[in-house]
Amino acid sequence: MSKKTNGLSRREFLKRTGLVGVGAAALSSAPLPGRAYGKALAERLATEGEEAVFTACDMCFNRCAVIARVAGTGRNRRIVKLDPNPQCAKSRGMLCARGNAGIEQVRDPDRLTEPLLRVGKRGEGKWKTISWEEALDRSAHAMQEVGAKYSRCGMLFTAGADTQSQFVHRLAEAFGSFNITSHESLCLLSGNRAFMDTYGEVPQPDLLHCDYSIMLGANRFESLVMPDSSDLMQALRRGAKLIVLDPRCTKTAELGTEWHAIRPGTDLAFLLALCRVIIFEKLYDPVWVERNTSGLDRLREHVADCTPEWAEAETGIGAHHIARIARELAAAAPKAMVYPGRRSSDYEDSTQIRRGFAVANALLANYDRPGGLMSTPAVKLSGIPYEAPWYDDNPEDRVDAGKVPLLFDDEGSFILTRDAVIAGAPYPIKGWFVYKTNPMGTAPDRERTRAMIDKLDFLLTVDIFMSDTAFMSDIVLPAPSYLERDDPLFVLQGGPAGPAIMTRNQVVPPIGQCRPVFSIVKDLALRLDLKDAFNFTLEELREKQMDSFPGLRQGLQKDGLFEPGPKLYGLQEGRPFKTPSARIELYSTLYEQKGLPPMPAYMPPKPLPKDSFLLVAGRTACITQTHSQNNRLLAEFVPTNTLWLHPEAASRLGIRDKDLVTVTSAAGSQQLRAELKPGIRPDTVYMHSGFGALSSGLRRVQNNGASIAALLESAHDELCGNAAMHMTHVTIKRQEGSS
Ligand SMILES: Nc1nc2c(c(=O)[nH]1)N[C@H]1C(S)=C(S)[C@@H](COP(=O)(O)OP(=O)(O)OC[C@H]3O[C@@H](n4cnc5c(=O)[nH]c(N)nc54)[C@H](O)[C@@H]3O)O[C@H]1N2
Ligand SMILES: Nc1nc2c(c(=O)[nH]1)N[C@H]1C(S)=C(S)[C@@H](COP(=O)(O)OP(=O)(O)OC[C@H]3O[C@@H](n4cnc5c(=O)[nH]c(N)nc54)[C@H](O)[C@@H]3O)O[C@H]1N2
Ligand code: SF4
Ligand SMILES: [Mo]
Repeated sequence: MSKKTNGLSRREFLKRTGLVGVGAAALSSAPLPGRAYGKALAERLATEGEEAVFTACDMCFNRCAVIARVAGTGRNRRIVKLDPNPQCAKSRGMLCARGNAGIEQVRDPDRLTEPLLRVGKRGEGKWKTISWEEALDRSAHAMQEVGAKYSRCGMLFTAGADTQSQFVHRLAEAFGSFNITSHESLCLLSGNRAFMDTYGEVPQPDLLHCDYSIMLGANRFESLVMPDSSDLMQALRRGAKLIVLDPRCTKTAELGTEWHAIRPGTDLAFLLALCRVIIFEKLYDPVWVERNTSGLDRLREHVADCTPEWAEAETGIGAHHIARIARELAAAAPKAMVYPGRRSSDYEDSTQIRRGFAVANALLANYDRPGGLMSTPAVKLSGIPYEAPWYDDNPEDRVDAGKVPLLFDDEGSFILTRDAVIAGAPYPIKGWFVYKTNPMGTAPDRERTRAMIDKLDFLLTVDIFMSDTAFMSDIVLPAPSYLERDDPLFVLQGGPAGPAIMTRNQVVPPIGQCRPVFSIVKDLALRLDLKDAFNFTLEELREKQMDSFPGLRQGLQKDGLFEPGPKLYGLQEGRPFKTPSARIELYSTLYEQKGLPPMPAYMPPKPLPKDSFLLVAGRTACITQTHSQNNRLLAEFVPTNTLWLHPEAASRLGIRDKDLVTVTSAAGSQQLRAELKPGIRPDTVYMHSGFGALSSGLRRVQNNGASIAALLESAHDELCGNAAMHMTHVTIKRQEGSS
């Protein structure tokens, strides 16, 4: 490969050593641990014959900044090691275990290397290698057929978290389909909905400067979100308090100040009691709340009966603890927060639960201030505009429109779209383009996703591995991993570190015949007579983006990132909030207009039948969803999954540690080994995601452990259609002769 202009030669890097010091000094007001690491890294990089290339990790959505050390030339170029980029304030100069193990993405023997055509039945795993010409011709033809037979909206497009996903969306728009979904409606949309409707935006937490935080249903020391994970650790070191409410004793709970094993599904009861103490004991800043919020009187009425004693009966957390935590939280305000969390896809009333998070924060007067919830600074990159054609013969709207009152038009709901595909109504969807996401493994109720796929005439998946979704596809196209491709520039919001603009530069050439999705959609557009949508090269787009800010191009070349440095606090001062009342809406006028409960109303969780358990999902630091379990290095740490079960519950069922058990829900049945854990509630069970795969192309994961996706039942948030993943009850049985 030729030397990259945006890469960094060893000489340039050494020259820059001094600059690292300057950067650290300039930022001395904010203690950013990563920056001091620069010198040591530079010294290590001085090894003869190595080149350094700036890129960004893609082992999860955080996109931490990476410096790849590369040896050799041409096809023999190989990665020696991946190191964190010490200049990156968002990732704090950190690269986690998965980031380090990213090196395996390039050399995993299970990687897809050639376009494949299904020759057996769906899911049989019989494939024929075909040329790119044939793969693209067949795909374009299938899309055209679907469009002609069922309307252009008969094609569904689903793209995961990626900077190239924008090109899949562009193809969908050019093709004329409204039906675009992403991983987001399996992730955080109900939280986004709640904050959009309460604050008019989705704020970012400033944990670095926060003195007291309550974390409900979030696991920041295992489910890594940067910079929050690193900032929380820093804050704890300087004496900040962290209260964790989780039915499991996670690593975050272990490292926090207190852990309370909350009864699942009762977070809102806790939050309403918290608000009651703060309001009735007048622990809030009346001037700030008067100036910035609306509906305090209604909130006072709403929480009047929500005493800590009432909440104790719901949550299982002592009333004295609830009252004390409320007082301590209020005393630390405004450098205090109820951590807004990320994944909110837990219950059917998740939007209302998350409204509870939003409202409680408003009483702490922490918005737009250090140690609180930060307004998100706007940083925009130039793009290449495109006016999508309008097709008169299309249906009126998305296939999931009108099913819930507060659907995000641009994201929709995967669960409701899947229902519509299975029902064939309001109109048929018969084609599906999937890029870099694995709904067979990450959408609850795997059998239902399979039933959806059974309805299709055509399924195309672009992936780096034979994921379970690829395994069910008609055509599978091999993509380069993040280390083998250039990506467009992107903006990372770094909380108290401020935003940064970064990019991915190709580190090594792609293996096999892998092609980036940009090239795939461009070639399809050409065949579909839509070439105007992609009348540019990726390099031209990147060039255009580089001109968005003075100094951006130089920053990327010199440091691998550019910080536009806008103001971080006080952004909202003197400006109306983007809500109907122009204030933070404790009482939602929008919900009132729509006939929805304007106050977050508590819905007790559905009662647990005798001898059943609630199944909850979560994460561990060495696994990303379904995408890292085949990784050789990470599999050494987490080779399989187990069922976390409380010893009391286990002894009632006659189950011992490591016994093989069958777990059954209304969605399906799976087998795995039990792991007795005192740190989980006796009414709750847990397993890691991403095991028990169907695909024979994932040799470390197929038939290894259990698939949680096969057990979770299909349910959705009633307001915005986000998947509700903690609604599943299971029974557990020991397998005879299992030990
Ligand atoms: N290592 C790693 N890091 C990741 C990811 C990854 O796959 N691996 N994924 C990233 C992504 S996409 C996301 S969205 C974030 C998600 O990060 P988080 O938002 O932290 O979500 P989870 O890891 O699912 O943790 C949810 C926790 O809620 C607990 N819980 C379950 N039910 C309840 C309840 O009713 N009440 C309360 N209070 N707690 C409950 C579960 O036991 C679990 O520990 O992580 C990101 N970071
Ligand atoms: N049971 C359960 N289900 C969940 C969750 C949970 O905690 N438990 N979490 C939910 C959340 S928060 C989220 S965000 C979603 C995420 O859901 P998904 O978006 O489905 O996430 P992944 O499992 O990471 O799937 C990513 C896919 O992209 C592929 N891939 C990786 N890198 C590349 C690349 O460079 N190019 C291409 N083309 N493909 C690539 C991987 O092989 C994998 O098949 O899952 C949700 N579903
Ligand atoms: S948190 Fe880890 S896996 Fe995710 S982008 Fe950062 S280094 Fe990569
Ligand atoms: Mo997520």
